[in-house]
Amino acid sequence: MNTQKTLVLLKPCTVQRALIGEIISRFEKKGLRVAGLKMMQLDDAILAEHYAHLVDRPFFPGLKESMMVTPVIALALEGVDAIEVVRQMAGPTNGRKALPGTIRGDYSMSGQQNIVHASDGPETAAAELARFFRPEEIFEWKSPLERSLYSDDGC
Ligand code: IDP
Ligand code: MG
Repeated sequence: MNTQKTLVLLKPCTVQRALIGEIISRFEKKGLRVAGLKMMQLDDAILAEHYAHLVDRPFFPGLKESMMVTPVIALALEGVDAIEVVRQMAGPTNGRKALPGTIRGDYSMSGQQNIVHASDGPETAAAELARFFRPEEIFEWKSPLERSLYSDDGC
């Protein structure tokens, strides 16, 4: 059973548009377990690290700025194949290209103001969870509904 944890950030556009509850609710309804949740004000240093793959892009200063407009909500979500499941739920980067039914497809008209960040693979998920959460901020609580979410072998 490939149980994974992944990092999601609800971006400042989501906080400002009062969509925090709605977006968290979509992940909960899907069956992902909320293992960690907090509000954080991001700064230059953490964003330079988080978006290191984009530092040379012309839009990087604007991206960084947009991520500091308000605090963000950081979520640690867990489930079988959670990293890919959450990326699929988020949809492609540009909200105008994302299909209806995805989070970006349903809530975003932008390639930057696109509601959520979601880790894109096992290595980035591990690094990003460690970047945004201390170990004691990730909780291993069990749901009595687990047997309604998965078969015994995790299928
Ligand atoms: P992802 O969030 O879908 O993984 P990345 O390529 O990792 O996409 O880019 C990180 C974030 O940078 C995007 O979510 C978006 O907010 C922003 N971004 C990506 N491409 C552009 C662009 O061309 N203009 C402005 N912002 C961009
Ligand atoms: Mg990315």
